[in-house]
Amino acid sequence: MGIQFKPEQLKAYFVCGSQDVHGDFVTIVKQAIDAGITMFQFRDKGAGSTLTPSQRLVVAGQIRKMCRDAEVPFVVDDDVELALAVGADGVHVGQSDEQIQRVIQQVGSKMFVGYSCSNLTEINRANEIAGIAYYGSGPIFETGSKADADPVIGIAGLAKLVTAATRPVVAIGGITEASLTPIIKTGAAGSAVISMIAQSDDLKRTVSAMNRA
Ligand code: TZP
Ligand code: MG
Repeated sequence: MGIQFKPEQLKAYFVCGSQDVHGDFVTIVKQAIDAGITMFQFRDKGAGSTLTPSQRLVVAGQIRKMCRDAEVPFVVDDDVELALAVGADGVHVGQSDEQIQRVIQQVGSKMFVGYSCSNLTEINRANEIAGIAYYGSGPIFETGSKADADPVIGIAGLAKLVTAATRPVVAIGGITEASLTPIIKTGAAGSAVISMIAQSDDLKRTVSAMNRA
């Protein structure tokens, strides 16, 4: 049993993989943890990843340990095998990733499950599935971090999804410091970001802004 899911952990959610960083991946995650992120998602995928599968396992294990020491929930994106291998606290599943029902069965009570839902149809369907902890919804704005991103939903689109959702919603996609407060005003539990943290010139300021919003 890892860390139990709590909605407030979605407030300052850092999503990252080797493809998203210029410097050393593990160092940047350590700095983000020290700056106060409330959840971390290991999302190492795509043509830009610099890790082989065996390196990915090692690096995921290192970050997993850093998160445990800091009591920051550690989530693995779209790879149940890796999540189980490193004893993750959670696993995150997209609509076109591993099948949500299967994943829920596979992880049982060992970890919580997050699910990407980017429109009302997906939210309404997900509301009927037992065993999901939270929804990730977006992209809110244009993003340069995901090649196959769904259409932009904007703040108004997010507000509609939050209203329909029976679970906490974390917003994702193109989020900057200026959009943190409008996002929280929709009733979303927090923001999940890649570039805002991975490319921040002041991690303390950036992560504090997420926690304050
Ligand atoms: N899913 C929807 S948008 C996105 C993901 C993983 C990328 C978010 O990255 P950024 O840099 O915060 O826009
Ligand atoms: Mg995915």
